[in-house]
Amino acid sequence: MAEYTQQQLLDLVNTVQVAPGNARVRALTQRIVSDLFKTIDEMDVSADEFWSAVDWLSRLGASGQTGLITAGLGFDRLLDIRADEADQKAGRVGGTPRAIEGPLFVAGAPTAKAEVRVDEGEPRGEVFVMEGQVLDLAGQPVPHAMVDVWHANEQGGYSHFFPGMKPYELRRRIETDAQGQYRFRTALPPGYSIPPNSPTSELFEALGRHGHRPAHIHFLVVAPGKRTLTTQVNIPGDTYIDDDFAFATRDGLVVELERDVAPAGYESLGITQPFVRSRFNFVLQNAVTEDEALPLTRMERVKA
Ligand code: MBD
Ligand code: FE
Repeated sequence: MAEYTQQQLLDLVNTVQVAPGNARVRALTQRIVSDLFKTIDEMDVSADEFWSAVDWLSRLGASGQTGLITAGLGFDRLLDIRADEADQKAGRVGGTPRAIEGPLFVAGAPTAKAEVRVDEGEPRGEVFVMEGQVLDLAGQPVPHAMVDVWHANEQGGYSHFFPGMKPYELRRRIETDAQGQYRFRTALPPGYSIPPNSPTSELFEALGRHGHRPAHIHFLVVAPGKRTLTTQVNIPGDTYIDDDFAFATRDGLVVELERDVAPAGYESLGITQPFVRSRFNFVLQNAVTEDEALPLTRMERVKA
């Protein structure tokens, strides 16, 4: 038989096989293809609409912006909500809330002990120091934790993705000292906006949505025996703080800023004038399984 109804075609697509394949991939593909067949039928999708969507997907992939779309359509936050729900069920509560990694993490940033200038000695913007400790749930310091920090420059650009920036600019890994302390100097970052004239902005324009994120700084905190924490903090006062296109703002992750802090004690960071400071502790849960503490795949991954 080579004449099919929609349902017969779907059944065939979903069941044809010559080898076992991967059961999970088969099940997920079947579900997604079924949902799309249904969408096309119920929404009466035309061939032109279908092929322009396919063209958009091709351009999206070629542009390396798939991770912007997942964030902007809420999938990244969805995964966090689901992880929080699973933790709640398992009684794994407490510690600094997780927040989405986003698509702009790059593994392998230069390391420093206890403190570093993330801005590489080229201040552009308000001088900002963020400092604190990595602690466990009992409030004990976690020495030798690795605090991976990354954020945007004054134009909202991230190194490795934004033209003209140096490799690993505004990206560092700071190892906490014996008291679990870290601190870094940088320039207060502005918000982020999706690239104009891109596949991502095309979709957001068609949706009537903006593509702005409030000012934020990303962290990936790893320590022996501790559950890896991916999070970000928001800088208060941003127009988009409660209107993040990636839906990532969370209670407990908006830092407080202290302005006009005296420079004494911050000479090693090259500070001689009053500056802006924020104190923030990262509180880690204990790891239950080894892979929670040693996320080598995460650390080695480069996302585009
Ligand atoms: C970002 O800087 C970001 O953090 C996310 C989640 C998406 C796009 C840009
Ligand atoms: Fe970001």
